[in-house]
Amino acid sequence: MVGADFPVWLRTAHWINVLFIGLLVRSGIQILGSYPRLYWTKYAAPGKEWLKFTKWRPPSDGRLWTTLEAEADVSPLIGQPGGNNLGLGRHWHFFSVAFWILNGVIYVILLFATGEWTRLIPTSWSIIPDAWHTFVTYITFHLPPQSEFHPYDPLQQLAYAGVVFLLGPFLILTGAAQSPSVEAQFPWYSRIFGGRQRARSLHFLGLLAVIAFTIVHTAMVIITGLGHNLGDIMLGTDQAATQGIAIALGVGVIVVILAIYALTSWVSLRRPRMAQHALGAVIRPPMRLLADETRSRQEYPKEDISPVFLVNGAPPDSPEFLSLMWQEFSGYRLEVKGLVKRSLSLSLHDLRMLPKQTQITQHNCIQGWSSVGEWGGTPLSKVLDLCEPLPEARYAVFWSFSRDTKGEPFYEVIPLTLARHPQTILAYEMNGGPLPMSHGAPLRLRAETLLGFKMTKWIERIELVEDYSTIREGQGGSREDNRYYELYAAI
Ligand SMILES: Nc1nc2c(c(=O)[nH]1)N[C@H]1C(S)=C(S)[C@@H](COP(=O)(O)O)O[C@H]1N2
Ligand SMILES: [Mo]
Repeated sequence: MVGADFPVWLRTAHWINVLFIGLLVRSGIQILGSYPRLYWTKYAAPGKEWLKFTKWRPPSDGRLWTTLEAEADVSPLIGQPGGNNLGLGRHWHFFSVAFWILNGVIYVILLFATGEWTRLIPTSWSIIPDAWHTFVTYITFHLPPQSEFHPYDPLQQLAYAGVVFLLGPFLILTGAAQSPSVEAQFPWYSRIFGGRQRARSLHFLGLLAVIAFTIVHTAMVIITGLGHNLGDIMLGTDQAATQGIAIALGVGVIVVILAIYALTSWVSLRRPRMAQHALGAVIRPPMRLLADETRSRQEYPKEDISPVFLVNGAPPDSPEFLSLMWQEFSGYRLEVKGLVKRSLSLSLHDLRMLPKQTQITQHNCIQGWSSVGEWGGTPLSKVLDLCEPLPEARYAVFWSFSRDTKGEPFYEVIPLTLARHPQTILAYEMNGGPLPMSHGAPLRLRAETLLGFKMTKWIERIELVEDYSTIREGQGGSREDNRYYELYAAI
C-alpha cells in the first residue's frame, strides 16, 4: 500500500508533465491557427465547419484563392512560438510529444512497479457513488473533511485516473490518425475515427478537456489548501512547518516553466532556422522512418470524392507558361535530367503513351484540411525506368513554373525511394477530366503517403541529384526553406 508521502520520481514526473503539456497546448494552438476551422464532415469544405476561429472568408467574387491565405496569426502568449508559424509550431509539437510520451511511460511503469497505482486506480465500484457524494459536497459550496484526501478523495481519484489512462491515450490516438503516412499504411485506423477531419476535431476536444482539467485542478489545489497540496507535490510530505517553503518552491517552478515558454518562443522567432534544425534533430528520424517504409496503397470509393477540392499555391503567370497554356500545352515538354543515363524531354502525348494509373486518394494539406480526389497519370517509376538514374542519384527535385511565397521558382525534393512508391504518379487528369489549371496543369506530382506541400504542381522539370543542400536554402524545398517545414512530411 502507499503511504501518504509522494516519492520523488512521482513529483518530478508531475512537473515534467506540466512543462510538456504546456508546450503541446501552445504548439497545438499554433498548428490550429494555420487552418482554424474544424469539421465533422469527411472532407474540409468552405462553410461546412462546425467551429472556426477566424473572420477570414473566401472571396465572394469567384477569384481563385488558396488556403495559405486562410491562415491566422496566433499571439505568442498562447501559441508556440507565435505569429504565422505552422512549420515551427509543428516542430515544437512533435518534439514535445516525444518527451511527453517518454515521461508518461516512465511514470506509468513506476506507478505499477512501486504500488503507487493504488492511489490512482479505483478498486471498487463504490468509487462512483462516493465520487458523486464528493461532487454534491463541492457543488453546494462545502469542502470534504481533510481526512478524505488521503490518499485522494474519490472524485479526485476518478479525475486523475481518467486523465492519465483515458485522455492521454485519446490524444495520442487522435493525433496519430491525422498522419497521411499512418493513413496510407493503415487505412482502417483512420477510419475508426471517421477520417482525418473528425480525428482533428476529436483531438481539439481533447485539447479543451486538457485545458478544463488544468483550470479545475489548479482551482481545487488552491481551494482545498495550497500549503498542504504544494507540500505534497513539492516536498513529498505535508507538514505545517514547511508549507511556506513548499508554496515558494511551487510558485518558483511555475515561473521557470513560463520563462521556458517565453524564451524558447523568442529564440524560435529570432532564429527560426536554428530552431528548425535543433528540434528537427529529434523529430526527423522517426518522421523519416514513417515516410520511407510505406508501401501500401489507398483506395477510396468514388462516392468519397469531395465535391470541393481546396487549392493551395498560386498558379504561374510567366509569359512562357501562359503561351504554353494558350496552346493547350501542345508545346509542353517535361525535362528529366541530372544524374541520369539518358536525359528525357517528354511531351504530354509521350506521357500518355506510357502506362496509365488512376487512384482515388485523400490529399492531406499540412495546414489541416483534406480532400479526396481521383488522379490519373504516369507512374513516376516508369519515367525513372526510361531515364535510368545513376547509382549516386538519391533525390528527385521537382521544379515548378510557379513562384513560391518569396517570388522564386517553387521546388520540392523527394527521396528516390518514395519516387518509386507504387502510388507516386505524375498526374495529368483529375476526377476523370483533364487536370484543371488550379490543381497544377499540365502536370503535377501525387505522392500519396506525404503531406500536400511535397506535391509540386505545374511541373516544369525534374532533376535527379545526390544531395539537395546546395539548392537554394538547402532545406529540401520551397516550404522547408521559407516556412520551416520538415523534408520527411509523413505526419
Ligand atoms: N507549384 C506549387 N505546387 C504546390 C504548391 C505551391 O504553392 N506551388 N502548394 C502545395 C501545397 S501546400 C498543397 S496542399 C498542394 C495543394 O494541391 P491542390 O491545390 O491541388 O489542392 O499543392 C502543393 N503544390
Ligand atoms: Mo498544403
